[in-house]
Amino acid sequence: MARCDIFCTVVDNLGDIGVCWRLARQLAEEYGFRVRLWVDDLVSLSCLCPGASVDATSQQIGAVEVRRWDAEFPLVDVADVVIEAFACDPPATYIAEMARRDVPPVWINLEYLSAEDWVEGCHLLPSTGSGTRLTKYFFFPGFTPQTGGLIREHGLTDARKAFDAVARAEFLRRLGIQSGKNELLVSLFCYRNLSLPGLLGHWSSSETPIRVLTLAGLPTEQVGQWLGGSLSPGAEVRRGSLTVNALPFIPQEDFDRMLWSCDLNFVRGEDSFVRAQLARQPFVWQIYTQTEQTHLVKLEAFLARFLKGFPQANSVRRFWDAWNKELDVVPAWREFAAVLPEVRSRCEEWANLLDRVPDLANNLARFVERTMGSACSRGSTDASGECR
Ligand code: TRH
Repeated sequence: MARCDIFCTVVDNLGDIGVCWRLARQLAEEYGFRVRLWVDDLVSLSCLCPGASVDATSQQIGAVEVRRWDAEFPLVDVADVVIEAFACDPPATYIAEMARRDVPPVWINLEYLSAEDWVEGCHLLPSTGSGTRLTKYFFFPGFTPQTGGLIREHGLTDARKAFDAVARAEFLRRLGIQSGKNELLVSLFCYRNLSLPGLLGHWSSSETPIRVLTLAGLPTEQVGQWLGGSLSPGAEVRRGSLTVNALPFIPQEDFDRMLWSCDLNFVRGEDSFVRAQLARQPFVWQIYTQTEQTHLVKLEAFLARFLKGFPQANSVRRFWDAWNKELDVVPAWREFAAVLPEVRSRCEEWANLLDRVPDLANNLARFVERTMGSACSRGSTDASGECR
């Protein structure tokens, strides 16, 4: 059984650990890797995984061993596969140990997701600049077979399709939400957004009743301020046609069910953005802002793929654009809301296309197998039988 160390630093928000936790579980549960996840912020992990201890140096959570990544790094055996998430730099002492092995581990830098074309050309490029005989490979997630793909667990699509009206009602009831038949059920997971107050105001006088589930953190804070106070988890507040339900932090598995349950999902960052696509429901993405507006290029690259050949593309593009540029979104919302049924069909088609691209853990496991195989045929196997 190959051993795999995943290194994760939580820069801000929950995306880094969100991606690493998902990947760690899948590699362990579906591909039989003995996974150790090193993370420098256990509090963030415990938001997604309520069973996690916030201070244990070492803990076993399901099939994954979680290790607290402290400044002083312990002396440990290096793994056969080392994944550093988002160029987070494993500790120098650990890298030195990697270089000492007869057959060096397969070292992967898991990059951020982008729909841009250049990703295909950079996926799996090796880098050997560290002054050691180690090679690091750049692994790019993406939307095409020439990239590393997206994290999509085995059985996810079937589970999603089996999630019917009864399962939905039961799930919402468990969250304490009683959604009326004619309501538009919307989830809100965004960064602070100047467009939001105007949109909430518009929704409060909408003809269609709208129920908004605000996710814990920034969305609940901003909506609470708009309501003139603060919202506690579990609170339900009504303003005209708009009902707001403030959700507590929900475990990552429930996050998926929440997306499956809503008619429209506002998502952000990377992980929720991917999960919204796999949820097969209409969604709106607020991209993580980067300097020099590079995020707008990434946003457009995604829209170009997602909306290719879609007759109502402009209605989607105008709303996403206004939302990301934090403009007055109300005119664009009217247009977008009018084409929601068509957008729903497009999302279904898009998810079907994604289902045909091999998933990220699968691509990663196959790459590791190939690379370990060729390393073994070049080098020697040691007493522990590193190469099988
Ligand atoms: O939290 P994010 O904004 O993370 C971002 C992005 O990943 C961005 O690319 C990165 O550079 C930046 O962090 C540092 O959004 P994201 O990626 O959607 O991650 C949120 C995770 O939190 C996702 O796994 C879903 C999970 N989540 C829950 O499981 N339950 C909850 O209640 C909430 C609020 C979030």
